[in-house]
Amino acid sequence: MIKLFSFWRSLATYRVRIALNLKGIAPDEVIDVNLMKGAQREAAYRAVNPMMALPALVEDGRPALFESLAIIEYLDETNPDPPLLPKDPRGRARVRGLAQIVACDSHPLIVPRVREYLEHELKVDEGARTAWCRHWHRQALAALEVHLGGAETGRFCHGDAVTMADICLASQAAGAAFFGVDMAPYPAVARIAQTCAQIGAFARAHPLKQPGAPAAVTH
Ligand SMILES: N[C@@H](CCC(=O)N[C@@H](CS)C(=O)NCC(=O)O)C(=O)O
Repeated sequence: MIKLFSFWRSLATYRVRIALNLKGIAPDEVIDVNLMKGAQREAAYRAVNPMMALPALVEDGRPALFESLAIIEYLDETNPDPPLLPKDPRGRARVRGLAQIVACDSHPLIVPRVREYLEHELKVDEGARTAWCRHWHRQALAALEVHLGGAETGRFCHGDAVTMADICLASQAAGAAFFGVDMAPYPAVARIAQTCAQIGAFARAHPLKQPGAPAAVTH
């Protein structure tokens, strides 16, 4: 019995949805936590994940698993086919590094709690908040682009098989689109994002394909 706490717009949940789809696992229940209404801060969800962030994954009534990369690695260890990490330690380090550029260095700077703090506590106006988000997106995209220029990159971020790095790259590309970031300076990232988008497991997991999602997002 698997429950996924989710919201259409959540990029971290998008990452876990892709992994679940790749592993052929369909959650028995998807519980909507409306990030735009602050439902992540309500007591009911705080009891699931005290960090007040999505996603969380609950199996068989046990305490929730949290943090998208930890959940993805757990799914990979418990359902090894298809593998989401390379077999060799160097390859695993590279894939985890690429994934962490997205999930640890960039994404945390543009989440609702940060944008809301900028708005309400620091009184940063909407234009400057958008510039902030675009800046941190571009920093990650530029770093990914350099890494993806090497020989270890293939059809996907690491060789010719999908890994956790591609899952994270897809979430970075979706977020960049939400904030109107031009992808032209990042052709390797854009190419891999487009390749991933052709795969059903990625396409079905996309934020704009989830219940409650609008047709498009502008920020
Ligand atoms: N590092 C976490 C990020 C979790 C996170 O910040 N999720 C966002 C949605 S993508 C969230 O729920 N934010 C709530 C908030 O910022 O108030 C992960 O990868 O799971």
